[in-house]
Amino acid sequence: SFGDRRAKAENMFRLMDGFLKNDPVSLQKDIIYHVEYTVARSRFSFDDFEAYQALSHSVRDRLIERWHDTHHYFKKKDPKRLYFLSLEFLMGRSLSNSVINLGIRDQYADALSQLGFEFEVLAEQEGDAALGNGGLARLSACQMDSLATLDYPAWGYGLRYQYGLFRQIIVDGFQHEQPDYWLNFGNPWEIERVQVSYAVKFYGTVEEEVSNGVNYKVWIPGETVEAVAYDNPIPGYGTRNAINIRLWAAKPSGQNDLESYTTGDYVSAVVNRQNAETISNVLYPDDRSYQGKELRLKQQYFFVSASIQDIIRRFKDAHDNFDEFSEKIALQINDTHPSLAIAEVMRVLIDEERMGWDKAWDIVCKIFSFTTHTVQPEGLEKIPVDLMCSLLPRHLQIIYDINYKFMEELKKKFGQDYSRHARMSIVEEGAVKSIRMANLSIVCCHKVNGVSRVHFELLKTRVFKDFYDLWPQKFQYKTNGVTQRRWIVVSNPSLCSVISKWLGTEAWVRNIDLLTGLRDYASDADLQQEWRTVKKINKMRLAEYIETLSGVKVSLDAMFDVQIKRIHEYKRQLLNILGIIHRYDCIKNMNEGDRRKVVPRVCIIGGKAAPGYEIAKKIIKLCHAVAEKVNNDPDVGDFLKLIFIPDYNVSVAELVIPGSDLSQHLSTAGHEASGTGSMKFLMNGCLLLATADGSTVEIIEEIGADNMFMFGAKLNEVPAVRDQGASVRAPLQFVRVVRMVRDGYFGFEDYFESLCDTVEDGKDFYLLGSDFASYLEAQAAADMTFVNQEKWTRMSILSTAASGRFSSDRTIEEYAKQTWGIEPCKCPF
Ligand code: AZC
Repeated sequence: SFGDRRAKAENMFRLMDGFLKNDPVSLQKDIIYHVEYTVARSRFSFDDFEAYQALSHSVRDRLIERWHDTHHYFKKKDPKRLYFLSLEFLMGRSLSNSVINLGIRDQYADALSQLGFEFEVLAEQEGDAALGNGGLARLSACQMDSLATLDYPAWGYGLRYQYGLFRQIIVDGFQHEQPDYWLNFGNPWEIERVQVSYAVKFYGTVEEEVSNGVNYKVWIPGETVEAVAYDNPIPGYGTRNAINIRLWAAKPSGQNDLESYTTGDYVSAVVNRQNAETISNVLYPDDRSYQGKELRLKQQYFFVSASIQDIIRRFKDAHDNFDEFSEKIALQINDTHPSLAIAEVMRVLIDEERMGWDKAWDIVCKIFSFTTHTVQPEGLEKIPVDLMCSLLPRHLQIIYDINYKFMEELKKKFGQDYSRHARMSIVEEGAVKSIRMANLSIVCCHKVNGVSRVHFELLKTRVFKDFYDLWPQKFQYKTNGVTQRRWIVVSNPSLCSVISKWLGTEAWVRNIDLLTGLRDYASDADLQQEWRTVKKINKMRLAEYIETLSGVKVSLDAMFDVQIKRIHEYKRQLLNILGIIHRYDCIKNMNEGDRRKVVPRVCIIGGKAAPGYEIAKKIIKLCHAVAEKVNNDPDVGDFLKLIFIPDYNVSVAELVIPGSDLSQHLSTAGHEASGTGSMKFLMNGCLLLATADGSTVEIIEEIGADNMFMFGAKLNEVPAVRDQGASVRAPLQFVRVVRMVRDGYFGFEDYFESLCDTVEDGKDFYLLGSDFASYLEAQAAADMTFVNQEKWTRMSILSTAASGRFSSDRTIEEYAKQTWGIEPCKCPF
């Protein structure tokens, strides 16, 4: 009975001696306990890594307490829950973030110092969890932090890749990829749930079954794989709530075929089963195109099927029928990667729960919402019908049925406008017949979100124009945001204290709008002094890192100018490098007197190229070739240095962003859906040099165009400039720097030829040539301003002060109210 269970629970709690305590002595005891019993090292001898392991296990224990309580509370209250489905989460490190959100960072630092360890040093031992490519994946991580902090009843679902995003190694200036076997040394932040596992089916055939005079479809699978849950607690800040990201790993199915084997057959049967594990092995490293690979589709369905089974199981635990399903569940699909979930929910409801089509369809249309993260039509996923037919035969039928009904609706609305039907159809005819996952998502979701206002405009007028004409009310946007917990509190502790001191409160960590209070002191000489000291400390850290990486000593008086993000032609790292060549060329041709007026720069570039993306790889090589020349030229000295930071990832960003003065966001207008790196720089008081693209347009509105350096063709100008093609000649300076590369000034002229070709007149799709003059002007304006440190610091303070709108807390509030319809559910302390 309930009373018995409660008495039992209370007795257990007494035996546990209540919740874990957070005073320094208890923390020390816990750490030592984990050294001895979890890590199994002798307490007389353990190194920093082992101390990190023990430390993180003791933090994990505290996370688990809150996580249990939160889930117990959610279960009791049974609120509407959000399930956030994403194939990628770019979490980075967990230790510092966890202790800060749990509010016990200082206690741990004390406890450790009494044991003779330094918290920071141990935190550096942790590797990154890199289960994602770039912007989309890091956004999911920021949003999970906000969901937890704002007490929303949410769960994340994803895949537990054994190999995260590849490590980038640079050999002779060329990128090489190495597998990231991140689980090698164990992962204290996850909880393996062997008892939570589901069978996931693939291949096979669809048969009919008649029951009570009704025809049902039955899917007889050809292969079954087991999905095992790994839970990753996500603590909120300033709350007891800790939510969960459940990641699925593939394991060979335990179900036996009960066959009798010969020895050889038995061994190969076991080995074949083992192959099942490969499904969740590796993250696809390409964030720009989809290749219609079977393994990728398997990954998508594997994660979707396990998640939907889990969600339905949890719902059924609390409900006898499906009447309340759509009032209790919101399913968010992060880009189209999880969109098979739509067909899967239909399948489960119709084939397994034996619900009628109309009722099932009504539920599906109410629970699903979708966010797209791209503007490029070629970035939209398409799945070849043949592939779908063999791997997921029943889902293909369901998608055809959905499409049939949708086409009927179109006919009613638009008559025989066949070209419109063809454009909007979920099924694309053509050489390779395929399923358009974006169209499927739009047809079935009640909301389609863009990630910035500009993105929304592009969706309405270009990418999804036909759909917008049909269902304008479905389309919305939620401008992206990033979490100030990780991007200020964890990564920039010195700035964090200065902000709290001047605002007289730490409340901005939860209520970021308070940052605007800094505006009042933007010209205050004392704040300015403290602000510059913080920047200096962070630049020192970064300079040390650069020196260990590359051996290059950089001057702290130089402007640290940074561009870190995935390498893409549209992000125009090439424009940056050509600008650096121009700067170098100018310095070389100056007389002594003019040289003294040069504002010294340290240009920092970092980012990974997708392994198959040739041009992006050439950009990396060019960066190294130019650096080699510039950094070793005695004429140039401290006036200019170029550093490529290898293996850019979340923890590198945490080091680089606080230490930079200027950051560059150079995408050709109309190509970056939002961009979130800029927001992290903004929060850290780095000035932006940027085009009016993606969320930058909204950033300008917050901080004013005077407080940043804008350049380049505007969104509405781009098509005309592009059409003029070869007739608009690039400026002479541009022609000159491209020629230097072509002529082998930096070596490797044959290798760089095709790269140079991409920016020739008439072929320069991303408009590097026509934007070059305006880019150089913006750079010159940045130099001029940097000389005036008072003005620069003021702009820097105003940047932080205006960054509040770009917190993921704001984004999540908007999603909660306008898309998901969920309410906070705060677990009592
Ligand atoms: C990115 C967009 O390129 C970027 O502009 C946006 O800020 C970010 O998503 C978050 O919305 N897109 C991706 O990362 N896309 C993929 C497929 O990885």
